[in-house]
This record gives sequence, C-alpha cells and structure tokens, in this order.
Amino acid sequence: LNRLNLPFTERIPYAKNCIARELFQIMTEKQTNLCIAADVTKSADLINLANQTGPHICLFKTHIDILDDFHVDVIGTLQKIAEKHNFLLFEDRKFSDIGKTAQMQYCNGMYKIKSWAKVITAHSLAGAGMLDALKQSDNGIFLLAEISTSGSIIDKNYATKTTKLASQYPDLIAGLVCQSPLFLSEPGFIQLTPGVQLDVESDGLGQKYNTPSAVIEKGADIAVVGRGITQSSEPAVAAEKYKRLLWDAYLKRVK
Ligand code: 5IU
Repeated sequence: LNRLNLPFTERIPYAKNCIARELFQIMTEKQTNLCIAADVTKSADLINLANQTGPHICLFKTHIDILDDFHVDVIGTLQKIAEKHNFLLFEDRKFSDIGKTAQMQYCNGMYKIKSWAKVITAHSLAGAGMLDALKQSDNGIFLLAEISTSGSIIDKNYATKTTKLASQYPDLIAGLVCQSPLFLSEPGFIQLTPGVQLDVESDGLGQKYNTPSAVIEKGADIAVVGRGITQSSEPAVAAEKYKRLLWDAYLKRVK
C-alpha cells in the first residue's frame, strides 16, 4: 500500500482524523491541493488574499500574530470567506511547550486559536503529553517532522520518531509537515510541504524552495505557497497557476 499512487478519494477510508477526511473531500471537489501561506501584516491585506485566492485553495494558512492591527472582527470575516469558497482556516502556530501551556496558548489569549482554526501545526519535540493537551473532537494537527530551512538540526532519527508519534494519534493527526515521503504506507495521513516557489531557490534567510512538480514527486499531498503568491502583482492569477501546476503533478503521480 503506497499512498503516492492512491487518489485522494480512495484515501478517505484510511483517515481517522476528521480534518484529514474533510481535506481529501475539499481537494477532490475543488481540484486543488494548494495551501496559501498568507503571511501579511495588515488585516485588510489578509482579507483581500482570502477573497482573491479562496477559489483556488484548500487551506488558508495564517500566522495570526504577525498582524499589526489584529481585531477579532478579522476572524469573523475570514470565517465567512472560508465558508463561501470552501476552504479551511489553518493557524501555523507550531505549538511546542508543556501540555498545560500549549493548551492555554491554543484556547486563550487574544487570538483564541481553538475557536476558529480547525487546523494547527505542532512540533513533536515535547512529545505525547502536549498532543493530549491539544486534542479536541473536531480539529486536526499537522505535526512537524522536517523543516524547509538550510542548516536545520532536525535529523532522520527525529523525523522517524515524529512519524511514529503521529501513528499513535491517528484521531488527532491530520498529517505531517515534511520535505520527503516519510510515511508511504499510511494513506490516511496527509503530507504537507512548504518551501515551494517557481524561479527562486532561496529567500536569503535560510528558506529553501522547490518547484511544484518536484515537491509532489517527493510526496507532498498539499503544497504551501507563500511569497510566490503574496508578492505577485496578481495573487489570484498566481494562485490559479500554482493550483494548476500542483494538481497536474498530482494527477501524473497517481495515474
Ligand atoms: N513554513 C516553511 N517551512 C517549514 C515549515 C513552515 O516555510 O518547514 I514547518 C512556513 C513559513 C511560512 C510559509 O509561513 O510556510 C512559507 O512561506 P514562503 O512560501 O513565503 O517561503
């Protein structure tokens, strides 16, 4: 059983996490496996990006704490756009602390992430206790097994242990964030791969980029594209282009 050759619809029965199942559905319906990294610092820009790229994405990934002008109303607006265009809100919080602290960071504070982000990221570093603390009935976690930066100190052993930890939490884990096909025989998990951009190899701050077709070949089920879209003069056009390239590469992989 190799997930790389299975169409998303055929992977739904293997997925124990509700968000993984919902994502497989959305991707199939909208024919997109594009996640935008909406890394902008003004609320108006964030909302514009959601409106413009909404038809082309399955996930809208935020770093809500980089907004200079955060107000709770932004969340309500994003939720309406997400419903209109059928995508999920995804806060890339990368939780990594003792369970109790991570739980408060998730539920409390001014962002109240739990109330709107059905999808979040977490480091595996702190281990099982933190995952228990983040468990809710209707959320999904992408666990970080690798990172796209040059000079990362994550090694093969850490990635393997992370995959094992994920396997112990099939109800909670929607998938893994990684750069290589780590869990071929677990079709219920989704490989999310950031560090995707055409025509650029790095950003001068350690980020490493691969092309859409290269990451799909290396096992990505969903690819994360940030500046390749956000810094384009026409984000909607750029999003549509990445969507098409990623989906074509996926069709080629499963055929
Ligand atoms: N991100 C990465 N690499 C990783 C992980 C997360 O780039 O390994 I884990 C995030 C950081 C940023 C987005 O929000 O994905 C990538 O944005 P650019 O496409 O603009 O580099």
